[in-house]
Amino acid sequence: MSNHSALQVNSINGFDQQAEMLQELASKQTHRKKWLVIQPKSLTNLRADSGHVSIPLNLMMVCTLASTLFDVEFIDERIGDPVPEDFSGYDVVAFTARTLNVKKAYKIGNLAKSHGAKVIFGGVHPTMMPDEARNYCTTVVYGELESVWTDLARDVLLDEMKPFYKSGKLEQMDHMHRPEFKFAEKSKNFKKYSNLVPILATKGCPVGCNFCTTPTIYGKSFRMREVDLVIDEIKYHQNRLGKENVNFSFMDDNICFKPKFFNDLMEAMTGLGVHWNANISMNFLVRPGVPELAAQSGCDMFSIGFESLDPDTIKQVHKGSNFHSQYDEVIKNVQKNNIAIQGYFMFGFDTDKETSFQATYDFIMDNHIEFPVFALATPFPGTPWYDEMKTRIRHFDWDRYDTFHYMYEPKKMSGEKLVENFIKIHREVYSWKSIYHRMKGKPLNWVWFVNVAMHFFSKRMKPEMFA
Ligand code: B12
Ligand code: SF4
Repeated sequence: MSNHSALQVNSINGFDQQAEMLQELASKQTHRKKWLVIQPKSLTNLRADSGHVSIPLNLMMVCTLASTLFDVEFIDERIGDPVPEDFSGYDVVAFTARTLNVKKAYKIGNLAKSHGAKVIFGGVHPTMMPDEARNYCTTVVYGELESVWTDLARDVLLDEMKPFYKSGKLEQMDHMHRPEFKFAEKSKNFKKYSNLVPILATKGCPVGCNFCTTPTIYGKSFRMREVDLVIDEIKYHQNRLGKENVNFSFMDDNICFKPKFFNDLMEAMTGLGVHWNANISMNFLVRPGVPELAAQSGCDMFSIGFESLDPDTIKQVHKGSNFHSQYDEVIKNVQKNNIAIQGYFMFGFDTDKETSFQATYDFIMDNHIEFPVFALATPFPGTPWYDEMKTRIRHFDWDRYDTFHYMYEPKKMSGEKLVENFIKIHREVYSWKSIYHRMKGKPLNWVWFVNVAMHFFSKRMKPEMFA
């Protein structure tokens, strides 16, 4: 008990002191506790969890932090790592979960609990639905691990875990440890991962779209790491992989939210010989110099949420960063710098009509969008839009919350027509002829291969897969 209160006092006094206290507490343990950290595979029959999935950066961060006090093993069910049948050798079994894989996490979590392990759930879905998640575990972590780590780690060490951990404050990103990838590298299936290396420079996005979980979890906050720390991490991966030309995928919600930081980062990355892609909202891409700086530092793709060509829809989803009058200019600015566009488009809003599909197809083809991604509008639990739509949602089967199952009957089109047109636009945009039209003259890199994969995926689509 005395240790416990001392830590609480010290938790006010700074990050390093908290870490020291935890080390002291851990050194008094007779047995070093053992964690198993699991990335579950969803049960969806669609693409979301198959193919070359990325190394889960969030779990590399969890493993790295946990390993400062505990022995940690990691498995990723998506790449074929076997899930143990017996969990009795582990003190703690920890999962990350989005909505689409949470049912699987619950199933394994229940089993681990029945074998006597303490089970922790973190990630977007348990954060949004903590009371539901609590039924399948010992502890739910709301939001990011780093912000509750001192309390959680102390309670794990003292066997006093609480049902929920939620911090009133967000940890500075500079305090986050550099994620070690050795936890994933140990798997014999490691080669099945995509060769895009996940990295994080900023967190948060204050734009406030009503379908997105980020504003609900992190509010209007936007945090940045010190540029030097990002560069150190890039170099760590270059060393780890033994080459300069590493392909990075920034996991940031919206990388350019503070243009001064973005400029500094771009300048520091220039000359490192890397390639990278990131999410960015279009209001930054109309600024002169932004795509130029990005290109100079190795950017080969920006992911942009166009969402809809209908201004009423944009208004309805509160996407204040999108202005239709700027769409063409943004695309030109990006493409003239040889940066490809991953363009996100959603269908199924009440404002959508059957003609919305043709308009989107024409827009994509006219603008030679390199990597169009289509989703069926999905109200994710915990978002303001979910509350608005709840009475109209057709089912609450989380396995089908993969943005490929239609969730409610839109007002201006039947569900059947929605699915029919959704399949049609995939097939048309990813026909060989259209791929050639959109990609002709573009650099021969992984974006071409994604188009080929999407071609074959579109061929496999059948209406019953989307019901
Ligand atoms: C980058 C990104 C992607 C990338 C890469 C994903 C990847 N490699 O994991 C790509 C483009 C591939 C992608 C795809 C998809 N995505 Co996405 N994506 C994101 C984004 C912007 C960032 C995720 C990220 O890595 N952040 C950085 C990490 C470090 O932060 P973190 O995950 O929050 O982890 C911290 C905490 O959550 C916590 N934590 C997490 N897990 C655990 C576990 C334990 C035990 C503990 C204690 C703590 C803890 O601690 C971590 C460290 O600080 C999020 C938005 C967001 N901010 O979450 C959407 C988001 C996760 N994506 C979303 C969706 C819908 C999808 C797709 C279905 C879209 C589609 N139609 O293709 C697919 C599904 C892919 C899949 N199989 O899961 C939704 C999920 C909503 C939901 N409720 O499930 C989100 C939340 C966006 C939104 N609409 O709100 N995505
Ligand atoms: S711009 Fe993107 S990350 Fe930001 S709130 Fe909207 S959907 Fe979420």
